Amino acid sequence: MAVSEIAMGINLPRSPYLLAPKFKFGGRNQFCVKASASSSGDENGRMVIRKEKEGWQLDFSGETLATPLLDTINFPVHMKNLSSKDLDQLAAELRAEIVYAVSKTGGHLSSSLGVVELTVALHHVFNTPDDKIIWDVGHQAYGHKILTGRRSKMHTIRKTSGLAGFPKRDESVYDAFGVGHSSTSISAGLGMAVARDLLGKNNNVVSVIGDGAMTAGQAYEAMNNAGFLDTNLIVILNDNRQVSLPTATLDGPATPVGALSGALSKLQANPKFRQLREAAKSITKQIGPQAHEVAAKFDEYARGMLGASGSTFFEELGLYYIGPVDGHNLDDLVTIFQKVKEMPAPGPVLIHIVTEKGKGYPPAEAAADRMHGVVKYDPKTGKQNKAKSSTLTYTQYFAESLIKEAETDNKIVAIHAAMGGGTGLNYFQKKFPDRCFDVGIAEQHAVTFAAGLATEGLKPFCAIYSSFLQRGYDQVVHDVDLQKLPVRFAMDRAGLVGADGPTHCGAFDVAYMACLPNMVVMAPSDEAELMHMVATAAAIDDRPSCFRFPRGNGVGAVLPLNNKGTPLEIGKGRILREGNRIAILGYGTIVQQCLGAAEMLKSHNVFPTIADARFCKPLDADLIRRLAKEHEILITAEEGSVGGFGSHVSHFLSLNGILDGPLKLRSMMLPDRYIDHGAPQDQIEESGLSSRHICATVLSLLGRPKEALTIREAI
Ligand SMILES: Cc1ncc(C[n+]2csc(CCOP(=O)(O)OP(=O)(O)O)c2C)c(N)n1
Repeated sequence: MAVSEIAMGINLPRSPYLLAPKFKFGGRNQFCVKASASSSGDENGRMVIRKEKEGWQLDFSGETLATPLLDTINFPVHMKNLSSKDLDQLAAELRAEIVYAVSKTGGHLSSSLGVVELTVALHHVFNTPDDKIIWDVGHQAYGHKILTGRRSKMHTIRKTSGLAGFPKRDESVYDAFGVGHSSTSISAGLGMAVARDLLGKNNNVVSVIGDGAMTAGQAYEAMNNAGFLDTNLIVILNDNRQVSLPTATLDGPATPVGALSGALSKLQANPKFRQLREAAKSITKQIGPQAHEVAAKFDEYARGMLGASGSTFFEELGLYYIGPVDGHNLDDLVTIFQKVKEMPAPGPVLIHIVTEKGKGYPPAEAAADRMHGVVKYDPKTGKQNKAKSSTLTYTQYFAESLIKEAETDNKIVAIHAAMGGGTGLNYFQKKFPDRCFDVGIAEQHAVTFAAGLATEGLKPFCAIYSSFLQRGYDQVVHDVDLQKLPVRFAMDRAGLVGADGPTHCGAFDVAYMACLPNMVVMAPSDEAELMHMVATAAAIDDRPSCFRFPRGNGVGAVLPLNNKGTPLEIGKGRILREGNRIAILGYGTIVQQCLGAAEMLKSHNVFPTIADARFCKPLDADLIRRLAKEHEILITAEEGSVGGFGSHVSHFLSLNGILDGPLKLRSMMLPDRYIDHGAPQDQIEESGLSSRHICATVLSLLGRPKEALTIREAI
């Protein structure tokens, strides 16, 4: 069992991981238990890992694997004295730990497996948390979490009140920067490096970025600036040849998009370059630091050979390039990191490592998607326990109806930013390979690219998650809305998203889209409505439009014939249930909760009118006037932030003097704070947007506080 931070007498702040332990080095031998090299079980009956000629062998046929060395490591400080052999063993045990831990929780698997050696090497060489490691996106940081005091909480990862799925500053001092969205690590790292210089400190800063995350403009902006500022910064480019999410096409991972990946592979394929690098490295290892000059000569020569490919590209930006390095060879990683750390003023350095996603877990290595994001699975086989549902996801209904539109309109094209699987456009791509564009993790480019397509009369559907579109906002305003170009935005993952948490929560799209003068802003209340809105967007050809839909499954609505929607009248909502005294006007799939509230209210003898707004812009002025005139109470409901649908309705009512009379108006929306990751139902409850919350709000507005309280207490 790992030595707990409590047993070690550390003061516990709000999060037990926020303090780094201050130990003296040199004590780890007392904890160290070696793994047996041959027997098949430890004293607890756990399978032990074996070292064979080709390295450590992990046998996942048992319930779990013994991790005697990892059991002695609670914080990186415990790894400092490990020999190279120990580090290899630790990496093998860490890999086993990740496989078994994620099998019980689900989460991101293959990216963490691919960086096991990197994680061990970084925490061995660098002195975190004084030295800063910034994991780009952060979906590969499970090993980092395990080695930084959070192993005993890994069973809670992504669950309500548990560990976050991504590094998070509130969670641990070892999490130097909060992440979830990609391509921020070099900018943040550069900021930390410059702050260090200005504050007269001398710690190291390491940004770890994948070849996917490296496709985003921000990464280049940051490298360009790093080259100019010339401060000490280590960038590690983790090149696993998977640029888009591996579900980009239905036939498996797509060929990496972008020219950079081509340059990187040319570099890796250059045998002379590799031989020279090996020679330089072994000379350094054999004769020690005095060989540095010799090695540098080799290095220079090797660089010269590369001509116009990858290394010079980085060097032209001003980064000193080292690579490509085998990212699974701990010895090499440790040697290189130590050398770079020892260099007095290296300036910005880019270390290009090559890794394999899913490395060391045969089911992940074999799977087309490398088991990138998984639900719980059987560690023996990798078979995932996917929940069965009678309905498809909203994403699939979107894709299905877009395909139907595209079958009859050859001007329809689709764009996504490295999210073929997540947006359902992998289905569209299969059907129309020439009309589907994966632009890499480049939301800004995706939007302006779509704008360009629209100028020439094509009908682009830009499918980007609500939270990722935040990154392309200036492009939405300046390149699309201002020029009134008919780009259609399909904003998936609108509202709360469960386990991914606040970084991925689509809270703001209604506010940021509905404030734009030309944008048509819609939200379907169920999957059939979504199909109609796809058809509506296809038909709107004189201005931009958008529609938002949530993560998760449809509600079983009757779908339009052949899954082809019919365009809706723009700016017209509908009444779903006629009632009296109270009107509840929902925007989006929260309409389902409004209907649920109406059912609950029956037993209280309350019969509200339920309306589905469909449009936030233009608002259905007639409908809103009518609801306000015929009811004492009007409640708006939405799964979005302040400034969204409710704000537009109240603005309209106040401008038209309708609030000057007896009407009671209430807006229900997401609270003005970030909702942590967790089970979707817990998030809805925490946000106060469940049917029961709506029901309780109605009862208290009707002056029946006791009944409202009973319902609230049951929540
Ligand atoms: C701004 C933004 N867009 C899209 C995503 C979704 N996303 C998460 S990981 C990923 C691929 C990252 O590839 P890479 O950096 O190479 O890491 P790997 O998964 O290969 O380890 C994408 C597209 C994101 N996190 N942030």
